[in-house]
Amino acid sequence: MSSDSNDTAAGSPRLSLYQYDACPYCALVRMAIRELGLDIEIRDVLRHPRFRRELIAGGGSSQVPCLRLDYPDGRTRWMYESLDIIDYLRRRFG
Ligand SMILES: N[C@@H](CCC(=O)N[C@@H](CS)C(=O)NCC(=O)O)C(=O)O
Repeated sequence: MSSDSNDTAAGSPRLSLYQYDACPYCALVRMAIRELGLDIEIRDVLRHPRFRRELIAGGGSSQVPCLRLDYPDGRTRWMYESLDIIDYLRRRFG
């Protein structure tokens, strides 16, 4: 099932981005967020170890960037890979 049909079935998720400043892949995602004019909560995993713990516990890996999608029905999805995240954001908001 694609991310778009997931969204349609379960309602629009609230988004947050797990990342850190010096990561080049994170910078690409932040640039796309700026270009699209989105207001997405940025969670810095180096400045806030709690966010890193959340990422590993929820997503299964410490790799960043990771987009967290919290659906109205309580489900959470963790999207890794900068290009997949950018593609998702452009499809949904572009
Ligand atoms: N193919 C991935 C690469 C992401 C990546 O290599 N992230 C590095 C930081 S620049 C990372 O999180 N390394 C630590 C880890 O994997 O736990 C993407 O495009 O998002």
